[in-house]
Amino acid sequence: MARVLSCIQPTGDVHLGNYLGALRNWVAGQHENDAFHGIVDLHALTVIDQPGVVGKSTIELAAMLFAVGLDPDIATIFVQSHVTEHSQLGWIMECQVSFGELGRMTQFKDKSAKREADFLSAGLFTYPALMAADILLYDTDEVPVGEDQRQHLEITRDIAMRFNHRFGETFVIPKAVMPKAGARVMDLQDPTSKMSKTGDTDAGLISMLDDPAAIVKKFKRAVTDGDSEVRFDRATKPGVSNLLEILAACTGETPEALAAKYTQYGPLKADTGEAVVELLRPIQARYHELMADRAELQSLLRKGAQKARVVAAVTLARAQTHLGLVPA
Ligand code: ATP
Ligand code: LTN
Repeated sequence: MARVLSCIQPTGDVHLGNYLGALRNWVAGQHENDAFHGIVDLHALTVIDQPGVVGKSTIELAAMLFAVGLDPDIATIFVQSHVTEHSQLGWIMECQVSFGELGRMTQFKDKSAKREADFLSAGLFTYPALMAADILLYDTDEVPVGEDQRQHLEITRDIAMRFNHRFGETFVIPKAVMPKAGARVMDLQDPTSKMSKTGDTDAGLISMLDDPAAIVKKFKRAVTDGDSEVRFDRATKPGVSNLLEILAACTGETPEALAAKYTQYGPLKADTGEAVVELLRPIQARYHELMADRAELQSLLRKGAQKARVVAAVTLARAQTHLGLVPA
């Protein structure tokens, strides 16, 4: 069974795009692989400067991960800061990567340019070293990542090979794998851009916690296309195709087959809204149950951290030994 690790930052609300594009695959994948999923709160600190914000998002994200069906008895779900080995190996990784390599990371270049006059933390620059630690600690075979994270995976591999070369075989060299094609969910108001936390409009975004009335309304107001033909064609009919793809993700049918069932936009919008309401109903119920029982949530996270630490501690000790640090 391959060891697969994928992590998510606790920044903002989880939306329908995150669920259909990523989290749903995690839930399916836990039965096929030895799955580890971290809520990487230390990474979120690189851009946060107010107390409590990361903690609140961490709890909410944890509740959402369990609510969508990640099973703490099957997969290992943990909070990064609960497993102190991440920080410890993170520092060691910082000493294995060069200033020049970090400076070439496109995510750093983009994010630092966007922050302009804002406080630019050194953590934003050294971020890839911590991410390398996240991955290498678990002897990870595969990391499902989208295009935007490929470069981070490459640098992780480079660091691991360099360490193994300098200090002897220590780390498993991880592979980036394309995540199983999940749905790509577009903004309901701007169907040529992906649905995103940082998108412009709230009306175009379905949060996992939106109430049924809001969901139905957002779908009713979804931007469609000039003519009135229902056809699945991403290029010329992005709005209608997005609705068809979302409905397909909810029902298990294909977007093409669904297109044949509709002649008008109105019923398609109404049915898609209803299907999403029904898809999210049990998830929301479970989410609210978990959020109302913090003790249970804490105990699930504690269990995850314990399972994670068993693996992480062995890898950290191996790295320290190979470095020749004096045992404590
Ligand atoms: P941001 O708005 O800050 O870019 P995001 O909403 O894109 O954030 P991420 O935290 O970058 O979300 O991504 C978490 C996971 O959700 C990733 O695996 C990503 O591929 C997936 N994902 C995000 N948005 C979509 C979308 N619209 N459709 C499908 N998958 C998505
Ligand atoms: N950089 C990733 C989040 C992340 C991650 C990881 C993903 C941190 N550590 C380890 C996979 C494996 C992001 O911004 N989406």
